Amino acid sequence: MTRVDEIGIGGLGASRRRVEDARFIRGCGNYTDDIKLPGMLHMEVLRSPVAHARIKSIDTSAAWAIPGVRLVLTGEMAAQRNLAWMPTLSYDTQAVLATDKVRFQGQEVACVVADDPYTAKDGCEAIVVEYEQLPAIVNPTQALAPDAPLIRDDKEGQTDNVCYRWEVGDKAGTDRAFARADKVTRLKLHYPRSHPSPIECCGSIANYDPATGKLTVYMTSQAPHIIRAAVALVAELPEHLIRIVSPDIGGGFGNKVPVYPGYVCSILCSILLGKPVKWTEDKSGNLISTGFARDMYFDGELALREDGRILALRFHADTDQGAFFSDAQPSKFKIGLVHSAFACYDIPVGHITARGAYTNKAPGGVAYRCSFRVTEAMFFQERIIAAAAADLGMDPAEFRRVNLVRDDQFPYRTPFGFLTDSGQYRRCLDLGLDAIGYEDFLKDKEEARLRGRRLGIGISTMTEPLGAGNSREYDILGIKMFDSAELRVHPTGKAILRTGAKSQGQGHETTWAQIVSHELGIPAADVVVEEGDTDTAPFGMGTYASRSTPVAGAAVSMVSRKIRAKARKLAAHLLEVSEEDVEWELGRFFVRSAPNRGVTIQECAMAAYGNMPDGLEPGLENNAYYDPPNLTWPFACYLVIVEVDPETGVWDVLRVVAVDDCGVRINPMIVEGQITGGLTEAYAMSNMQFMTFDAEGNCVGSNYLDYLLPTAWETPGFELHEVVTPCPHHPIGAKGVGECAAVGGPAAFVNAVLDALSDTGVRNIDMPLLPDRVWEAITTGRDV
Ligand code: MCN
Repeated sequence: MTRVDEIGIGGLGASRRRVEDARFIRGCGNYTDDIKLPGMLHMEVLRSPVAHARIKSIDTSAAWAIPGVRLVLTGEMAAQRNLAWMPTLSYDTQAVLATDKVRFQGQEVACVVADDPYTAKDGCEAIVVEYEQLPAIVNPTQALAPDAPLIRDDKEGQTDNVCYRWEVGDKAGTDRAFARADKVTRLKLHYPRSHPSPIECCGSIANYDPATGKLTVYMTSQAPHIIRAAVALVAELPEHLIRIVSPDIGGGFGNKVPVYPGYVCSILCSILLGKPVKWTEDKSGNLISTGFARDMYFDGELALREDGRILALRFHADTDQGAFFSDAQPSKFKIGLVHSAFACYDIPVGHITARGAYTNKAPGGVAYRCSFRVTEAMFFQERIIAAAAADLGMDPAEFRRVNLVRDDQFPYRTPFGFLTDSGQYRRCLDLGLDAIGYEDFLKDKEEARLRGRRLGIGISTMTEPLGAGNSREYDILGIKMFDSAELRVHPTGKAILRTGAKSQGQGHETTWAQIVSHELGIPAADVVVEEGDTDTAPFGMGTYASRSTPVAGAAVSMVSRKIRAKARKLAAHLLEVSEEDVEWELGRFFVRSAPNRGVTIQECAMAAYGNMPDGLEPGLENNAYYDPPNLTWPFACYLVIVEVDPETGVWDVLRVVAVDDCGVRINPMIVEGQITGGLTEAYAMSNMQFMTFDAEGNCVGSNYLDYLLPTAWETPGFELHEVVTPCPHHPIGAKGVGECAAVGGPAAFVNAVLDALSDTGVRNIDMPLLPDRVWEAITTGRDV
């Protein structure tokens, strides 16, 4: 593959500095809250202080009486506009504003619109809600108990707290394989609830113009076109009269995929008042009510042969969905892509069952740096793989080497029907082991143990399905999953590119320009990239599940190639030869038999507007929709060395080595940034970042004293390595990467701590591995 950057124009493979950073680090970003429209009013949401209660009455009279208050909206008023319930992007509906009952702490009960945000807050405080508190259910075990009170008594036909049941695989075949096993490893664990907590919270400015009937919504959305479809349903407005604009976004991490009541309320208030209405969520509102992820309980087994081969797998997962089922996920799968777990291992047969439980917690299961429950499943995978190696008395690296899919097995069909198409799994593992000095470490570990020091090493190897796409299998709200790009090359050879993706910090403005540069030879600096405005961007499904490179990035290549095809006609005209005699290299067409006779892409661009051959339309612009034939399957191997202090349970990370294969890297520096961010989250997940609820359903974590995020100070250094196995079906061979380290990383940290405790008989400590839990495990020899 030609690397256009050989001529220094910032093409494929260039570690080009992120162009968007120039405005971000100078404070010149344009976020939703920065936007001020003439006559704009401000909205504040009143949230329930309790997790479960019957609403006896809502008295809004004192709020209406406050000067400057323009509107006090309740669920009853929303119902009059057919807006009592809004679609989640999943199977459920969610109350926009609670009327009969509140079902989680932080649920939206009313909202107030006023001339300024402070008056709107005062208005909320003046609303008197009489609650009759009910017992709260805070975990699936309680919720799924036969005598548990019904949480969703608003749902017709709902007789228990089961949100969904789901099953996949070959049960009979799996049972037969287990009957033949020499050994069976069983592991139960919980992946705790957590929250992506982006710096910028959610927010919107809805601007309904009664004169034209047009609704413009500026909002923090990772998927503006999908939101437009949802808003069309919610607001009962025709889609062509709705414009969603996602300006700069201060981090998404999945938090900004779903539809939230705040968005819907600002839209309704703007329609009712005929004025722009701004809603800016505050930090505790964001932490208490939006974007919760994980909270999943696994109980599973691996059937093993004495020589280390895995014969079969089976597991059951219970997920805590919270009060409403608002997972953002391809609607074919009620539990997302949990069955993509174990895809990197050659396991002949498997069976998975799962249940979702309604509880009195905020809606959970939103895609937080994971594609649809993949993070939790991969964690379980790598934890039970480590436990199985220990049960067999086998080295965990060797156990993986025995079971990883071999290079000559691709394309490889997993027992659950996925087709993984490429990878060098053993090479990545071996590179990681070499880089960390595995054999030497094992000796050091034994010597250290003799001196009373507890060292441990953890490994995690994983592949995951990135690039939610292919219209045959996946859809959201009935809209199939593909993506798009539109490219306009101006007469001087400068260009503007728009896609249906939406960056929240991933650097698309930089990398998409690099793809254009690679395909057309236009310097990357001459390509401006725009995303996020449904009036101008082509239709697309947004950015999550690390789908942008696999799908929108591919569309960028495809549209560039269409432009190149037209430019070739222009070149032939300019060179006065037939098209067949024209060759292409590095931004230039030339005559095959006379390579010195050539024209640049910029000269072709000018010709498109000023010197067209007869019969060719003027202009040099086009669009492309890309429907990927398969997901992309990156691979990664993460290794972590820790030292555990047996006196206190405190553990320190001594080294982290990562080997990532995400195919061809468009911008290696950006890829490394993604891996560094993901590993930071993985580290945090393993020891500090978790959200708990007390027995009454109060969220313990609605501020940063209780909900801990890592800072640069405590984050360890990461040693990053690369392997490149091009994706066979992506036009430039790239695979997604944005989530890999966050998905695969946590198990490496936990496996390392458990390895340091290998002589204690402890098989599992649930995350977070806080010092007191580690200490308890050491001192009792029991799982915690
Ligand atoms: N890239 C590349 N070469 C590859 C793969 C990717 O150069 N082979 C580049 C891409 O061009 C893009 C970045 O790496 O600039 C991430 O690409 P990709 O893996 O396609 O992921 P997306 O752009 O679709 O981003 C989504 C992913 C997810 S799912 C979450 S959650 C997440 C993440 O990315 N949220 C983020 N990374 C984040 N990074 C920031 N700064 N902020 C977030 O909210």
